Amino acid sequence: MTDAYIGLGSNMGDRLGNLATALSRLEAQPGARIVSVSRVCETEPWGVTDQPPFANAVAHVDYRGEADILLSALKSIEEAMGRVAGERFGPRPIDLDILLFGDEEWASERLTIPHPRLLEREFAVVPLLEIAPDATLPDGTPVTRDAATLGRIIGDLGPVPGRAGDSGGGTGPLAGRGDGSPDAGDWVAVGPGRHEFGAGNTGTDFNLLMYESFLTAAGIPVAFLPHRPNETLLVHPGIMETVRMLVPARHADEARAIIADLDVAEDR
Ligand code: PH2
Ligand code: MG
Ligand code: MG
Repeated sequence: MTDAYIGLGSNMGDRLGNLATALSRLEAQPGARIVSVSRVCETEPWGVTDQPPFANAVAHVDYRGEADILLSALKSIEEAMGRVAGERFGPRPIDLDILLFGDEEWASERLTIPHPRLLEREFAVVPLLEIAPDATLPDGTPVTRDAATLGRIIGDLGPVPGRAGDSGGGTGPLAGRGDGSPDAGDWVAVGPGRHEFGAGNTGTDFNLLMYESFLTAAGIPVAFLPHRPNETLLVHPGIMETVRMLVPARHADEARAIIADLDVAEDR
């Protein structure tokens, strides 16, 4: 038996329904048992950016078989669900990737394990850490969010329909917010409105990250739209972007009070 972690993604049609369908088909494969499923995050499209946002999740599958057999099963599910060989990184009803397969490494033309871009991708690392907080690569490298700057999370879409109780209950940022929990509802923008940042205006993105650290310390989950302020503005100097910071609606008043206090402290 091998602990396999499968990344799921969808950005066409009924995204949550597609994730649910893929999981039931995966469960029907010989030798596959679903142990846990992360919550679904909505993420910025990575690779081809001119496409709809993705719904991404990670499933822990207990698999009795070889990795390349699992890969074939995943491909057949993708095809049965209408995936056509199209543009690389382009839109798709379902994408199923093997992220980790026990402590095995694979390097063939068809399959590379661990997934070669796992650590760069927020849409893979964050749901993985939610259900496997101590995940490591086969070489012992711990999986962390530190280098995961691509495919940023822009929202929480809740559990995969029909899988509300399946989360492993880890400590990731989307953890502990299953069905019926207070933070599963709407997120609202907080802060002094919009923060523009770009060339010559890098201070504001620092401010947002400072607010984030204080809000997180107060136990308030934080998300950003369209993405977390990051180094991209250094890579693309001169591009002005607008970023909004969001918190779950029930924390909005507390968050605004914390931000107001920080703004006052800065003016002094
Ligand atoms: N999958 C892709 C291309 N880009 N971006 C996000 N955010 N999530 C994905 O799953 C994804 C992507 C092709 O596999
Ligand atoms: Mg993929
Ligand atoms: Mg794939």
